[in-house]
Order: sequence, then C-alpha cells, then structure tokens
Amino acid sequence: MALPAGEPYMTISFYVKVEGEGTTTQYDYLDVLVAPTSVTPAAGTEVSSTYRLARYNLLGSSWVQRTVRFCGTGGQTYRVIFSWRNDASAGTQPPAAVDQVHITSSATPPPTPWIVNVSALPYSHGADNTCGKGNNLTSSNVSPTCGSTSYYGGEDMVWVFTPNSSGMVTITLNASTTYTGLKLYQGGTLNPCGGLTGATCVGEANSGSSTASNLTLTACVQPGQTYYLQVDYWPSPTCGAITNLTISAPTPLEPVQAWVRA
Ligand SMILES: [Ca+2]
Ligand SMILES: [Ca+2]
Repeated sequence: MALPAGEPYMTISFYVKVEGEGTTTQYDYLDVLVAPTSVTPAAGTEVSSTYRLARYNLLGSSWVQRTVRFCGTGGQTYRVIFSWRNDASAGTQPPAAVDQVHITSSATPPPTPWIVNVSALPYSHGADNTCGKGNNLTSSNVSPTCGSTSYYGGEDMVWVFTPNSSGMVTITLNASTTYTGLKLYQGGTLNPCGGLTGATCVGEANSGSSTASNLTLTACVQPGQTYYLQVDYWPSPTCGAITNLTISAPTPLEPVQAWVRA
C-alpha cells in the first residue's frame, strides 16, 4: 500500500472470525502487521513482532469488525500483512478468516476511540469495553513502561486528565475482566497511533487473578500536569469489559505539623 505524500496515517478496518488456541500461552492466532516492502512474508516463518499492530485469537465464530491504525511516512509504500499461525496441534475452528478489508490514508490522525479526555474531576465513566479499540499501548511502544510488563498485550483504553489542584486521587476500576492492568503515568507524549514515550510511572494496580476483580490505585498528583491512565489486559483475554471507572478529585494532603516545645 502506497501512502500518498502528506498522508502519513493509515487506518485498516476489516471483519474477522478467529478462534485458534491458547488462553495462557497463545498457540494459534491471527496477526495484523504493517512492514516495509523489504519484509517478505514466507510460509512457516513468522514476520517480526516489530511490525505487529494487533494479534487476535479466541474472538469467536461470528464476524466482528476490528480496526487498527498505523503512523507511517507519506509517500512511502508498505506491506499490510495478515498472518495466521498454527502450532500443528489442537485448536478450535474456525482458524481465521478476514473479509471486507478497508484501508484508508489521511493527513490528520485517525479517530482515537481508545483515548478518553476527562474534562473535570471527580469523574465517572460508566460501562465500556476495550474490544475493537486496538492494542495501542504495548511493552514495545511504551517507554519507559510502568511496573509489570505482563499487562500490555491486550486491546486497551487511555483516560487523559489534568488536575487543577494537588493531592491524592483514588482511581477505581470495577468489574473488570480477568488479568487486567491499570497504570498511571505523568507527562510524556501519547501518540494517536499508539505508544507513549517519556512519561513517568506514578502508580499501577494489576489483577493476576483468573476471576473478575476490582482494582484501586491511589497516587499523588500535581496541578497542570497531564496524566495518562491505561486499562490493558494480559494477552488472554485480548480485551475486556468494564462496569465503571472513577477518578476522584484530588484530596489535599494535610500539612505536616511541627510541634515546638515552648
Ligand atoms: Ca493449535
Ligand atoms: Ca495493550
């Protein structure tokens, strides 16, 4: 696919059916990749994960639509690659099928349904779902990473907020799917095509349980600073539903009392 000059953004939308195998270790899956034309796929050899935009397995036997985004260079030509991997034993039918592939380019960044701008604190989001919003933050494109890197592999969402006062905020994530990561960063640059660079990790809460659980994270925040709150999943599940996500207003810290003997 040749990106026109001045249009560095590529949006790839498609319908997919995929089952495969692997809840703990993924054995069979479908990868979507965008690589330079110097990368030529060959049967029996996986394309480098460097170029992977998304990985799907156990999505079900019905068609679902998925969209991935790629930030490239206008005027350059790329290979868009769909790659199915099977380990030659076991697995659930159907393996993988894609249909109605739409690829568009644009001069401006594509829509970012995975980014939520929080207008004011306290905040309550309500029910939502990362499924279909893309694997935008990974342990490869977030630098530095925040705490455990075991919860970056799923489709994710990011809430952006800027407190207007200092203090402790309490963040709660309710009725999450299993194996969930909740990570909070201060500062840095969030790329609309995915990736977060130069941010400072200021807190994390992860659920390493196979049952749904609620997560709570507290952190001290500063006025005027931008914070990025990531909800992500271990690769299994590859995405998840939430009942609610709340962010409290900052609670001012009590001044330290200095007692002086008279
Ligand atoms: Ca298999
Ligand atoms: Ca992710």
